[in-house]
Amino acid sequence: MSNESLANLMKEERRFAPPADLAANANVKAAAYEQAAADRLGFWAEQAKRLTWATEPTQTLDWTNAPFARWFADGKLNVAYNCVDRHVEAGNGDRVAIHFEGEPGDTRSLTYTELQREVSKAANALTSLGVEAGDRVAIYMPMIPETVIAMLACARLGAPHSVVFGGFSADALATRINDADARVVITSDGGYRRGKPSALKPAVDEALTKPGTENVRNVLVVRRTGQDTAWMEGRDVWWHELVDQQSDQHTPQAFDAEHPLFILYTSGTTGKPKGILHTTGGYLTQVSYTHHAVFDLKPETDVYWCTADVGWVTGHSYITYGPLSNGATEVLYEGTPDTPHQGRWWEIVQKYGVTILYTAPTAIRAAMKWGDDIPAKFDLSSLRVLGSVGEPINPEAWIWYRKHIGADRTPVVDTWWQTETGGIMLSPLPGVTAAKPGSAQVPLPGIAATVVDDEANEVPDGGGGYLVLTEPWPSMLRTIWGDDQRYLDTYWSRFEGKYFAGDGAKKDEDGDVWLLGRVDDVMLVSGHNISTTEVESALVSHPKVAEAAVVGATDPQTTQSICAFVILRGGVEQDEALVNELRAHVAQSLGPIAKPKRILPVQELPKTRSGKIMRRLLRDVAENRDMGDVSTLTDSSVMGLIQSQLSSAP
Ligand code: 6R9
Repeated sequence: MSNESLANLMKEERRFAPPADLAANANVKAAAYEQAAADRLGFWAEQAKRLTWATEPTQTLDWTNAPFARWFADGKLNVAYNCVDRHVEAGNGDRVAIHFEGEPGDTRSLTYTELQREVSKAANALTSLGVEAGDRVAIYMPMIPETVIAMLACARLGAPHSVVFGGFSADALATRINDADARVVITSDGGYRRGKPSALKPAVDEALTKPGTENVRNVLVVRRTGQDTAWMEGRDVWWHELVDQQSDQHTPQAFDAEHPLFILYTSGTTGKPKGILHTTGGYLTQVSYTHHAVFDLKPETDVYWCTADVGWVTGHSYITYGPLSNGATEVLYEGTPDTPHQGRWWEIVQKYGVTILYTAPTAIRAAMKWGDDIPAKFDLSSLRVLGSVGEPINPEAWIWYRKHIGADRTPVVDTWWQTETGGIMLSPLPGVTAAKPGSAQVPLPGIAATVVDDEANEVPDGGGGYLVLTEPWPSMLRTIWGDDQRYLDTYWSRFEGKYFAGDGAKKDEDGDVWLLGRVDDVMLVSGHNISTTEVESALVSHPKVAEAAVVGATDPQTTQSICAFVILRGGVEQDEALVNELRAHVAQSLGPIAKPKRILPVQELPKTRSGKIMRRLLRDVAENRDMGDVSTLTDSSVMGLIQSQLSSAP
């Protein structure tokens, strides 16, 4: 990336030091960086002691068959035992593990003792359906306690799960069932979304008519909404009939540290979805450590809430495995943030006294758009750490989050990681780092990352290029399920010996890392590399803009030209003058080269379930092409809306 254009970009001078009391009592202090730098493998061997092993590992990393890693390979453990039973054995059985809040307002709290019974019953039920260690189980569920219970029951049996987001279509589900060769599907009649029951079981029924899904023997169905549900005798089994009658005693068996724990599919921009494979010991070590370090979790007093869907990796690592391995008390919320009103999340924070909140920039921008007065109506004073994940967080959204949710007092941790990395890789530490709005800043202790140029040379401070991970880490993906070659090609062939993350990045003058979006999204305008993220952040910093998505459209004169889709704040009129004002604002913030050629006001932007803008689809619109696959959009009508709006525009 040319340094000349970058030099203008993202001059962020604001710094926020950790609050003194948090710094003094932080779980992880600055010394961790030095310790890990002096002996990285020794550091991870130390962190593995956070877990309870049936057989303690004597080896840390086996990298002899790089890039196929084995961590703690001679150790044995059971993940569910680590997330549940050991807390009961330690005398914490009465602590609440999960405060469930249904969208209609029904609630249920499960202590660790209750969770242990439920997971044991579910494990016995799966065994009765013939599930054995190594069998794959697909989970297609709403956000309810049984989803977490089902994941833990699979883990307890050593049966790798493949959670498929409940918003995905029957086709997307069938592809994933087929690729993983799942034997059982766990689902529910439906879940509540936007005030209504929304069915799930019909998509399973349809998926199971498609070729490649014949090996599914049983469908285990949780009754959540009570809606009418078609039934296939012999195949379909009600959870409340089968699970509830099981014994609540189950002895967990220890599995090898490298036993598969789960497969999670990432769609990527092209081609068939990649089944990212995670294994047991290294994964649990890193998610446990990072959850402890990044959120400063104090299990006796904190109430933690991650708003992600469990169908996203964030739900796996920071709803199920990280928090529960640490004995956390957490909130699980079923529904949407604006049902029945736009203050629902803040009401939940107030109700449960949430102390740590982990969410995505898209949700923060939506809350900004709805207005400052909404969170102001609730008591949010329990909050002490705020996290962000999923996309670069625009500095203005970061500042808003800290100010309006965190009372201008709480640290904000911007956590960079991927399905493939399994756990958080770059993030400030809330008790250590002087935080910069918009930057994920530094690799965590024990993690080695840098930014390189096209020739794989590390860029100096101030330079830009590609984010790479230069040493293996415990929760790294082990391969792409069934496709070792694709694993090598996708991640390890771009730069010799380094993991290619696919994200553009730059280092600022302090050496802190700024993520600039997926490499496919970086634009080339008249010989300058310009990041979509930076132009979006410039647009969002204008008081009339709530959200922005920027793409590079093919242009005969300039290679690509910048096309911006913007959502205006409530009440703002769109006209020619406003478009000119926004173009001038970007030119002033970033330099004339970054001025969008076109700015198109729209009502909605196409997003994935994890809130990522699907720029590929917007590029199709900007270049007047037919749209590609829209099956992983949260709301597939959005693209039609954008197209009809643009075709009716003058
Ligand atoms: C956890 C998750 C991974 C991609 C990643 C990057 C983007 C995630 C980010 C971020 C900037 C952050 N991303 N966190 N970009 N700052 N804090 O999101 O996993 O769904 O696999 O997506 O998300 O582009 O490469 P996944």
